[in-house]
Amino acid sequence: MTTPDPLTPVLTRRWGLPRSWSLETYEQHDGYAALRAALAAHPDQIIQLVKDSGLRGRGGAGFPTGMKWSFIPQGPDGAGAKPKYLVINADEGEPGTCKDIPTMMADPHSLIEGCIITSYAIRAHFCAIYVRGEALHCIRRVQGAVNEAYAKGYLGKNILGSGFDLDIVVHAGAGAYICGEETALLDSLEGRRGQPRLKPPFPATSGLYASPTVVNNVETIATVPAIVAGGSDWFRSMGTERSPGPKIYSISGHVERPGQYEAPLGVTLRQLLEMAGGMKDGVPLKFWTPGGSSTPLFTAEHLDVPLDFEGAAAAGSMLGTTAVMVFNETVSVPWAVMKWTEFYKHESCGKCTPCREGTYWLEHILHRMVAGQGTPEDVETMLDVCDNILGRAFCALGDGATSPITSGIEYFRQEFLDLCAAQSAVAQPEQLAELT
Ligand code: L3W
Repeated sequence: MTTPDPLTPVLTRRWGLPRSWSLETYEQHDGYAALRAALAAHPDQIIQLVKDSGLRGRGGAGFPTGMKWSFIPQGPDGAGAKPKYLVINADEGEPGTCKDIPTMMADPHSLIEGCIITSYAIRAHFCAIYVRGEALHCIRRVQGAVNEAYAKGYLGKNILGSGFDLDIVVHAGAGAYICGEETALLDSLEGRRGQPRLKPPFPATSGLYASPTVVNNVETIATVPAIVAGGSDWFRSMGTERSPGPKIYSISGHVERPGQYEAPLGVTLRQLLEMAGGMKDGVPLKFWTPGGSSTPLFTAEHLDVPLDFEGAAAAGSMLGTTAVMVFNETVSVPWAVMKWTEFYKHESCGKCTPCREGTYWLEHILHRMVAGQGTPEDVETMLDVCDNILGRAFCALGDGATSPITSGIEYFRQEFLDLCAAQSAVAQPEQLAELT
């Protein structure tokens, strides 16, 4: 099979330019031309364009973006009307996911231009970019770009003489995975401990300070200027009918050239592996995640699954954040599952019992098993605990925590049982040091 035409890269096209993050470079390569076009159109036309494009959220769930925007109640901006807000989820924390921080580092103005166009469309005058706290370099980069945009009249009062006003605040999170959940993020932004809220009401109805709020992922909003510039038909010429457009796949693990690869939605792992130079040292593939550790594992049987929202789901997983973590045959599945479970246990916010208690017990069982002290009953107990988390936790974090365990056992049950029978600890392969 040949590598798919990498198109003309859309989202990553400026990444290799000298000082790609600067306003000067951005403007030299069509930067802010889409904003001028958008400001000349009616806000509703922009919402309709994004609906027509079929853009779906790039943060994991794939919710239709234009539809989400259209939930924001519209009406006169006058006294008594609730303000509308745009909040960017830049809290990239899903294990394996590294597309939003690279986007903000290499091309922060694409995000800022997308924020201005989106705010104009939904009639918001305040936008917050909530950046993961550990990514200090990224916070500085985005803040620098926001400052440049203010200085050049792209932000602030009367943007480009259009009469439209917008302020953007860059907000640093504090390093909690739960704050990537949109309602926990809003609580954190309001100055409270980040814990998920009940949904509904969805943020579109009652979000930041109980006002209508669009929460969108970085990649989603960084895609908007390209849609405004290229049109919905052009956008739909990439990807699949129900999952149109380009996507950044972050590939890590046992491949020759890990990194970010842009491809149309629907690309397969076989094709992505070709782009990434194949398996490292030619050691065969054993298992992989299509969209981060919260998405059920795939195996070598799934090399030709189309990696779009429908294709991944039809094969029993999820597209998630398109964080493709690749593991070769030297890796113990129980060991990898244990490492992910340690993460979920550590990051569980503790608000709901199934997730708080469940991840604690799952971690204990896996530690015992990987230390060579497991029993075959432990495998069934883990499935039972997962069954008591799935669909019963307060937010998607709990469900996500069960994915590596249930799918790991589905495809590699015998390996778990053999480990229990052998009663010897898993020796962590040396190669894994570089993956942890
Ligand atoms: C208005 C309705 N709005 C849904 C909105 C909702 C949200 C979006 C998607 O989880 C997934 C999760 C992770 N009226 C609405 C509505 N909305 N119905 O649509 O909502 P939902 O509930 O389907 O998903 P979610 O809670 O946003 C996201 C998976 O992504 N994931 C990602 C993890 C990434 C990180 C990170 O890097 N920080 O945590 C990986 O798989 O497991 O399934 O905006 O308001 N009727």
